[in-house]
Amino acid sequence: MAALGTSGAAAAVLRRVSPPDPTEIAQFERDGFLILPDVLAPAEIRRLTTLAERVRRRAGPAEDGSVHALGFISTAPAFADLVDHPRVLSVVCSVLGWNLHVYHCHLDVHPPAPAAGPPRWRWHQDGGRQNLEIETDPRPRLSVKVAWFLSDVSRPGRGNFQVVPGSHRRNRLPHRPELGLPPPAGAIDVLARPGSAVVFDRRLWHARGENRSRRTRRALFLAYTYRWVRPRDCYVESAPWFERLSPVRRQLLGAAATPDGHWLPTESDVPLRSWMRERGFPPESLR
Ligand SMILES: O=C(O)CCC(=O)C(=O)O
Repeated sequence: MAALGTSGAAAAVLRRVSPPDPTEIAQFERDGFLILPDVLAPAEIRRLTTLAERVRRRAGPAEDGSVHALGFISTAPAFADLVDHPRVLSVVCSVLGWNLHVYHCHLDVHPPAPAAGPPRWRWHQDGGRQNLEIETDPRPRLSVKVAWFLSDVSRPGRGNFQVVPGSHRRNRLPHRPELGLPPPAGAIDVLARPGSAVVFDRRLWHARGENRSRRTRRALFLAYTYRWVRPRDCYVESAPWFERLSPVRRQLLGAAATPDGHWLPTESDVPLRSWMRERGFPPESLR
């Protein structure tokens, strides 16, 4: 992967990544999501697609051929490359800061759905009980998720990620069940070429559309949150693959260097802070 490995050339690429353009962050704040086109090169997409197929076969697909594989990062080093992909991580850090980890990830494969099947209501905000047990309106952001598309969803009807732009500040989505299951007002299909990443606020009302195409949709999802939020996926830190990770990746996959490091981090708990400092993030984002 061009910008992902640990070679000298890759390290040089890493160093060149600077904070995202403020207009990108303003767009994210306004819409609740941001499309980063063509982040992965074709060879990277092919490699990740092969690995995703391996995960699908091992996981054992459901009756409709689909797979929803949780915690897939540990199954291949190339997946861990996505965790700190500089183009995407710089957007995530601009939104949430440096005290982060990936609390949850899933790999999804969705073959074409039967044309006759009824549409299903899948609209939701992420966060489970966070949406019931925190009393503010709007709810706090707490996490952002990144959808990496390995297949071509640049046209509607291909099992696209669907969103209601700007809905991240609304605790409720108006829904009139008497109308059947139409999409909510303002809903759109997100169109993305293979290798694109879509960063979204967990509060954005979103869903997966039906895949009425002839192509299988493959996508990888990584959700980032503050390190004081308990992870859903837990990795064995003494496992050889984990020990081989860079300090930033270890932080992002849940490690702390000190016993209290998830709550009162020292510099050694959060190498991501130096990562941001070295790349010229503004002082207010480093506090
Ligand atoms: O698969 C999709 O497009 C939607 C994924 C989703 O709803 C989620 O990750 O929470």
